[in-house]
Amino acid sequence: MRDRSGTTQVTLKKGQADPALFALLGELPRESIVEVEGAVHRSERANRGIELLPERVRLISRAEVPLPLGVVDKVPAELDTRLNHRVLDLRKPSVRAIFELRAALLSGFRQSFIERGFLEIETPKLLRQGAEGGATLFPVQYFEGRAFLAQSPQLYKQMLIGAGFERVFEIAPAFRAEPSDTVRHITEFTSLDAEIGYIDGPDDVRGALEGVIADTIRSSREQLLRADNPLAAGLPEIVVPFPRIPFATAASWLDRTDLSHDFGTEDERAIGEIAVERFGNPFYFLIDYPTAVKAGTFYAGRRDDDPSLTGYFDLDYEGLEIASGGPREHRLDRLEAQIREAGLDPASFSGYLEAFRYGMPPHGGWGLGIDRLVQALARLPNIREARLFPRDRYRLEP
Ligand code: AMO
Repeated sequence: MRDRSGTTQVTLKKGQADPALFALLGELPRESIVEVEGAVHRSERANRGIELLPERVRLISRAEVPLPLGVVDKVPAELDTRLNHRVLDLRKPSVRAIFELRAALLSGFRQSFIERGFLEIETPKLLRQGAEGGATLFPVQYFEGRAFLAQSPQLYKQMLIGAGFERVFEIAPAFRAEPSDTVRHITEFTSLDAEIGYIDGPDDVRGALEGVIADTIRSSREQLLRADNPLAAGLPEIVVPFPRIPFATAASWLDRTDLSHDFGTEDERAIGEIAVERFGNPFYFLIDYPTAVKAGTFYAGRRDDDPSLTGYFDLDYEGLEIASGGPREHRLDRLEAQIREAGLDPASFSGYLEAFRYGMPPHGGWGLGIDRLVQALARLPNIREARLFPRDRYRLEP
């Protein structure tokens, strides 16, 4: 018998138990819901050291046969089959453990942000304008017109710095029309965003990011250990500061001289192997992203001493990009110029740009993919396993 606390053995002893109970429990399909009353006895052989000798059994809900997916089967099912029958799949304690880890991380982040003086915000998810490039925008019919699902809270978290909030964070869904079918992309993910005003440079942003990650992983480990969650053991010891590897250095590891385009998945994996071996930390920053690589990221701040570089960084975990961010361009004239350089029209960002007209401090922040972090920490081959009901190009159900 299984419930959220675990599995308990129910033992019927031939000759001792009521024959009617034998008949009922003997024909009961697996995964049915029952209420059992009886005496609890010590048992050396049972998994919790106890067994339940039933006196009364009530069938609450009978499961249909056959089950489309075994819950206690040792043979692993294909991921597609598991996701098609996700409610049964989620009954597996090993799958539930992933969502306990996820919940511990979410509450750990919230707590860490609050302790650091950040205010939790909620920004609109129906937008007139995207911030992260036109290719991954989802259009939505919006009355007589058209809107888009938010790819990130980027423009709004910056506007709230203009509103004087100074330190904000948001944990919310983000939508990207990712056409490619990969193990690290989904169309609906949870983005953990932060924005900080009055920064002196990129290291203020990186320091806050590694700080909340350190707090969160430590508190999650304690919480999961107390709950006997097997994933607790896999959480890394956090050593801060995380190594900082310039983009150009990582490119040189791959013998790449052209610094005008971003690393692909295979590059990230190869860099991850070298970085982890060299620095012994699963987390590491790739810093000083070239301006050419971030050309579409019109809000990125460039370095005053070398405009060919931005202050942007990615945070990776063993070859998987978890977060990206950096200082923003807070000066209106330069921001408008960068919007034009990205091939966009400043006029269509008037609501955003207004926030820069009446006093905007230097600021920066990051976006972190919660699903990617869960995928990395639980060592899941596919990001879809990190979401209860994942969405991708081919999946809108269940
Ligand atoms: P970026 O586009 O790099 O930056 O996204 C930030 C993080 O979000 C996660 N992510 C995804 N996870 C799963 N599926 C996807 N399709 C997907 N797309 C992104 C990744 C990524 O590192 N506004 C900036 C952040 C900022 O500068 O503050 C942004 O959105 O983990």
